[in-house]
Amino acid sequence: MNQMMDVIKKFKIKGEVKVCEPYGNGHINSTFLVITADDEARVHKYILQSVNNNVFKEPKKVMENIESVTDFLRTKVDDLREILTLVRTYDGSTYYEDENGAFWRIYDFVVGSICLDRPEDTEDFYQCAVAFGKFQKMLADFPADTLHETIVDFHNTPKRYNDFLKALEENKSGRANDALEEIEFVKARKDFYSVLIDSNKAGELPLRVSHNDTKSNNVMLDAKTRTALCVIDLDTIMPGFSVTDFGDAIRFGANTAAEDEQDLSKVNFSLDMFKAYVKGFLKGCGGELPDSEIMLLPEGAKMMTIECGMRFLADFIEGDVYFKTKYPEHNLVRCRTQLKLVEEMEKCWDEMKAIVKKYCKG
Ligand code: ADP
Ligand code: GN1
Ligand code: MG
Repeated sequence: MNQMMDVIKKFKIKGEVKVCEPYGNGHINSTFLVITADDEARVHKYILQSVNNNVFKEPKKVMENIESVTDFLRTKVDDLREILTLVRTYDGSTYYEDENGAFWRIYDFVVGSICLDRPEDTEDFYQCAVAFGKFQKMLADFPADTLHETIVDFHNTPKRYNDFLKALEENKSGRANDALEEIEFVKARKDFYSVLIDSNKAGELPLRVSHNDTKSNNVMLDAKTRTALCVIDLDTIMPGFSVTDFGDAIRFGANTAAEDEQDLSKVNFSLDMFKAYVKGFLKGCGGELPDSEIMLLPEGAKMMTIECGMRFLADFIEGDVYFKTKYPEHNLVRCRTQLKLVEEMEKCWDEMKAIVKKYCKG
């Protein structure tokens, strides 16, 4: 707590700190809830985070992206709760670098909001979709070339596949033998991995400003109305594809179980959730996605699910060096849920295509 207090006092927060405790279920950063009280006994809430500098090698660039995107969005919203607000340090900076080189930042807590580790029903998921679709639409005229690529090749699946093969070859943890079936599953689909990049080259899938990490716990809903409020976790905002933003949300929210459910019989791909997300995402995007992109939404869903599966698998084989884990098999368990979802998507592929086709104009 003392170390935290030294960090917190660098920032211009209101009141005196009463609570500072670990918060949320993110796999990357360390997040804390800070509660303060001012002289008039008013309570203020903040989110304190240290940016994971193993994952984000250049945290300053992450902060520059967040600052420019939130400044841009601030001119477009009616309610300030719709965007993240950084609290500045007394030096006027958006972050504080401590003596160990760790980067810290503080956000205003989005008041009157809830964050869902899993959407409970199709309406919740629809609202998450509206939030991410709208986010994409609001950033359509943002100067994308001013953004830093905070993790190079983040959703470049062929590159992720090569990284996976390299991890397998090196087998640093010595655990590759515990995942033979999963390794075969990933290898068997190698021809699929370039589909989106090829569509981009063919002019059917443009680069846009995208969020790149669209899990439902990266969006806040209004606590009273349970409607879309604010997109958070802006560390990976970079040029990317609309369909990967769509797909990452599907792999997480259209799963009938948790991302790390050990009982695979509970893990199913829900077509109803898929349908709800398609509807919400396209509504949020404001009817702006051309048919060629709409038709690639199923590919986006399958791509993000298998990519995430191979990332968990590579991390398991490398010895859990990237994602936070709670027990030794955690990454393998996470990988298995993703592969089960891919299998199920493949079984209802024609239905997925038929659902998106209904939204095409041509
Ligand atoms: P990570 O990159 O580790 O996923 P996030 O930025 O997503 O970190 O934060 C982790 C969790 O903290 C979120 O899922 C959410 O519950 C909560 N959180 C983050 N920022 C805010 C905020 N400004 N207001 C309220 N809750 C927040
Ligand atoms: C990480 O930061 P968080 O927990 O929202 C990861 C995503 C993965 C996700 C899997 C920067 O997201 O890419 O899809 O875990 N973020 C980063 O749950 O690697
Ligand atoms: Mg997050």
